[in-house]
Amino acid sequence: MLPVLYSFRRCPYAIRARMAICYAGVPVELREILLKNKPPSMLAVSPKGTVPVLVLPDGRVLDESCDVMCWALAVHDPDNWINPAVSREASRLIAENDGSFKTHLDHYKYSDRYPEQASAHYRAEGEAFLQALEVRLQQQSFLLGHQPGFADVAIFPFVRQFSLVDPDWFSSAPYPRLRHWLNYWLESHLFTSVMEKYPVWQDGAAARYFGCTAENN
Ligand SMILES: N[C@@H](CCC(=O)N[C@@H](CS)C(=O)NCC(=O)O)C(=O)O
Repeated sequence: MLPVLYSFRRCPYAIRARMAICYAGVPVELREILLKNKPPSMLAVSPKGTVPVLVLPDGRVLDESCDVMCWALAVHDPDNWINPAVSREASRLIAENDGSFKTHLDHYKYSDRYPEQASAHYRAEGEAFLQALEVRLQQQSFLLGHQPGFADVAIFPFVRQFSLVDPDWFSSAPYPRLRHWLNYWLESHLFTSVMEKYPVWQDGAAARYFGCTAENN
């Protein structure tokens, strides 16, 4: 029996989890869900109702995306994405991404739901994080060094979402190193592999498998 991953294709948390699973080369059963119609079997194991959720054959349930990433990398981490020398810094950066940056991103993306301020206001709030990433990427090719790592993969799907709110603005914004870094990930086989489309799974549907071999990376 394989681990089961409940996922939603466009969700940035699910994207980071699928990228880590793909990179590690661990096969899982992928269950593509709709957020507006979550399968009862998923809610039974994780009542909080967020994706990703990974259910392991021994019954353990991982329903935080970074825990899913850590689980996959504990199985196989061929290029040392986990680097103990920078793990505290990685956690701090990811916490900022998942915290204040994600809030600003949501306000910017759905600014019609937050009419108190103009969309440019929310964008400017999010830009503080982009600026900090740009400074890092002026010194090195990746967020915490010269090689890709855990923080790059964890943060990239959120920067992608930010860039897609207004692609014209992003393409001329003062973040050339960030654009270069974003393009590296967008063009990676790893990302394109995990964005393959799966039909929506419902309780009782046949299993669909997800997994990447070394050539995919
Ligand atoms: N802290 C969670 C957050 C996951 C999350 O919020 N996922 C969103 C989709 S991107 C979700 O499932 N939201 C529930 C909903 O929209 O009903 C994690 O890292 O896995």
